[in-house]
Amino acid sequence: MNLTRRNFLKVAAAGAVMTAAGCSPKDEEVAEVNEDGEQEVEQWTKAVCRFCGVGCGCEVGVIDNKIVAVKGIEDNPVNNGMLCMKGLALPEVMNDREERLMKPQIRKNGELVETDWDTALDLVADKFKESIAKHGKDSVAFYGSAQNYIQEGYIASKLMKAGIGTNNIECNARLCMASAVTGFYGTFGMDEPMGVYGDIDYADQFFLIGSNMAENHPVLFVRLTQRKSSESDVRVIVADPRKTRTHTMSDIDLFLKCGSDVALLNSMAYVIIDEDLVDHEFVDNYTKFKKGKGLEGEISFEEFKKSLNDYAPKKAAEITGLTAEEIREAARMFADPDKKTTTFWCMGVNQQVQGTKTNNLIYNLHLLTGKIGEPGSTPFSLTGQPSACGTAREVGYFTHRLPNGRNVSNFEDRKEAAEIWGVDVDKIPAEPTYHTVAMFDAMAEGEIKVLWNMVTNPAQSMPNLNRVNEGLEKAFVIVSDVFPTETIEYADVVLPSSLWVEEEGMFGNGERRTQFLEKAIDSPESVRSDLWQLLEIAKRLGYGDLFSYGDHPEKEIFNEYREFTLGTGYDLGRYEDYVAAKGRGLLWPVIDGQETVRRFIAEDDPYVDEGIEFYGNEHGKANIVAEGYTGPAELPDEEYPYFLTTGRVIEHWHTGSMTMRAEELREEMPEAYVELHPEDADKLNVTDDDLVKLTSRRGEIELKVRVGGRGEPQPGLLFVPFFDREKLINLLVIDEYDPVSKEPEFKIGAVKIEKL
Ligand SMILES: Nc1nc2c(c(=O)[nH]1)N[C@H]1C(S)=C(S)[C@@H](COP(=O)(O)OP(=O)(O)OC[C@H]3O[C@@H](n4cnc5c(=O)[nH]c(N)nc54)[C@H](O)[C@@H]3O)O[C@H]1N2
Ligand SMILES: Nc1nc2c(c(=O)[nH]1)N[C@H]1C(S)=C(S)[C@@H](COP(=O)(O)OP(=O)(O)OC[C@H]3O[C@@H](n4cnc5c(=O)[nH]c(N)nc54)[C@H](O)[C@@H]3O)O[C@H]1N2
Ligand code: SF4
Ligand SMILES: [Mo]
Repeated sequence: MNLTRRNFLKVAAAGAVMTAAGCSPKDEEVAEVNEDGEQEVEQWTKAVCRFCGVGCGCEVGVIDNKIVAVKGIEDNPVNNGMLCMKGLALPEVMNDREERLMKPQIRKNGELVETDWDTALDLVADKFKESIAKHGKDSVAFYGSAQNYIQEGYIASKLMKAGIGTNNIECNARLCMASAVTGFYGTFGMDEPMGVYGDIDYADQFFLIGSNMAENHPVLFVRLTQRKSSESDVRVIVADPRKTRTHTMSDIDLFLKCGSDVALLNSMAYVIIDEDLVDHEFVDNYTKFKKGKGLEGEISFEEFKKSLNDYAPKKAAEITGLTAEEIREAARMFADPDKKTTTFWCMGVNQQVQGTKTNNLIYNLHLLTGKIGEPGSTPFSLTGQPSACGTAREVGYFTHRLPNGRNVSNFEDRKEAAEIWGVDVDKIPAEPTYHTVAMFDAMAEGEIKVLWNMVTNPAQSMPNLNRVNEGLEKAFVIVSDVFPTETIEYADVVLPSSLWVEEEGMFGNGERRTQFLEKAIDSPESVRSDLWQLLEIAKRLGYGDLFSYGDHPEKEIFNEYREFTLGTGYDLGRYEDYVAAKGRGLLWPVIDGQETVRRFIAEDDPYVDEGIEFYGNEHGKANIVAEGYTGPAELPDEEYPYFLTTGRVIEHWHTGSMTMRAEELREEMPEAYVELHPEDADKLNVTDDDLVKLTSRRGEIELKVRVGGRGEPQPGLLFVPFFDREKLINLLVIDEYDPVSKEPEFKIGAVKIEKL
């Protein structure tokens, strides 16, 4: 290879990124081997990594009903054989039998005691029946997860909406993807990205905003690094109030103030129009201008332009803390007509009270410059959980939703659902009930009396935990999990579930790819799958005929769910198609067994006859939306002078219930800390490992200080990760939410910090 010095540095950086991610390179065969150091296994089965929304394809090596190895699948288009350190740690997590929940438990005199399945399930069913009889259908609720298999999310939704007849069902994707979804609807009229991860290989420049891709989508970040090291002029802009590992690849750093993204993006749009970097032909053919909020009114280009007057770079500089020149430079680079631009964003954008509009404003930039609909030019909203798309969004695992874009408040949608489910249309209530934050509030208020919680750990992951815990204390709580958690402390019944690949299932990743996971091993004897638990409860509640699926329920359930998808643009293939495509999956819409790589363009998408058609909107065009900056819910003041932001580290998955069991990960990252800027550390006279107290209007916590670690927040900002059960930062986190998506503002709040 002929390497210039600059390229050499980049290739070296790419290697460092792989090492930091603990990534296995393509040709490294096996991560873990059996005790004798042998790589021979009895069988390899195909699956998808259980952790993030990247959805890396992997093979699972089994000896004697034990998982001894995982390796990336080389010809999986997502990861080309790579896995990051979390994927590689899966065998260790799976094999931790010491604390694994093995038997159902019931709380008696304050203590959880083991029992048998019949007793536990009868008790759950009785509690549901009793509460419904006494207090009505809306007194029981289900809180699930985008880490459920597709079939499980679908059945949970059907159980609540068609069985019981309540819309009291939500999942943790509300905390995560809700603003991405409402953003998609506002601009395109339907959910999920049009591009694919493969766009990374064609992009000339990347705009990363509110995404720490290096730690949270490591395999995609390695792909981005590989792209950057192969082409000398690939450039990267990173917009984040905090310096992270993702900055190892950046050419332009935008250290904007927390929650000022709306001002930055509007200002970039201002520059694009001001300097006439607009692709007028694209704008004329494929877009409409809309007033924000309800998106009711159409406006003209001139009116849109006028709406940006408050965001001239000089003015936006005041809000964002950036310089006018930084904003202009970023806008010019983004809009460079000779370059293909891909934008990635994640929770730094979604978890704001301005989350929905921030999503819309990112689309505005792509639409104004026509950087959409061709390989390498695409706006790409990154997903978090392994099946945030497949299970949560597509199935409609929310109070207001029915499968594949349908809403409970729409009569036709309800009618279609009722027909497939075989119930009377009136069975499905027309009014949504509680979004996630409101659901836990309703428990605290005593309105919801019984909660079934599955594959999620709200007593650690919800904002404003003191309020959430009030609800968990009050209600009768059933928890389906695999390991002990904070939430189990509040459980009245614990149902021990099968883990990943102890049953077959399907996940849908962040690029519309639905993948089949083979069953690799049997679960421990007295443990049952989440799907089995759901079907058993359905039977015990008397809905047996709606939920009878023969001896291969995963297949029959999937094929029933598929009926919802046909003709909606979210079309899925048959169950058999996914089994045949195991190891790579299929990108929807799947028409006649054929996947669709890029959506909305005639070359790839059978729904489009010619050119580009944004067919989610009736007018077939995408909306460029005028929205203004309104600011975060809580800003620092005299009493609470620092911004607090929260998030993740590469080693741990969310609440750490799984990854804290893998020795390498735990040793690398044993406990949570508060990261601060060196200037602030000086001001407070603290250094590494000093103990400090953080206090917000909602709670307080003691933490050790980290200065000059892997991340560095801007002055005035503190960062705390939320994986550590011993240090619950969410006691402090605000529970204000975006008015459209109802997604909480995990990323911004005000705190004070004191040296102890
Ligand atoms: N290792 C690991 N990977 C994961 C997960 C995990 O738990 N661990 N979880 C998965 C899930 S479910 C999700 S949702 C994703 C999350 O993936 P990310 O969104 O990448 O992760 P976070 O650390 O939550 O936040 C990302 C960045 O937002 C920045 N940020 C904070 N406030 C603002 C702001 O006002 N504006 C901007 N522009 N940026 C801001 C933070 O500094 C941080 O660097 O990760 C997925 N991948
Ligand atoms: N401060 C702060 N809080 C946040 C965020 C943030 O950025 N900052 N991000 C939010 C986001 S984006 C997300 S997605 C949420 C995630 O929050 P949660 O979903 O609450 O977090 P997890 O740790 O993923 O919880 C999954 C649970 O399922 C269990 N489990 C694993 N496998 C199985 C299985 O097969 N069956 C069953 N029944 N259980 C299983 C695990 O042990 C664990 O207890 O956190 C949110 N909370
Ligand atoms: S990048 Fe995500 S899906 Fe891929 S191995 Fe890592 S955690 Fe698993
Ligand atoms: Mo998430």
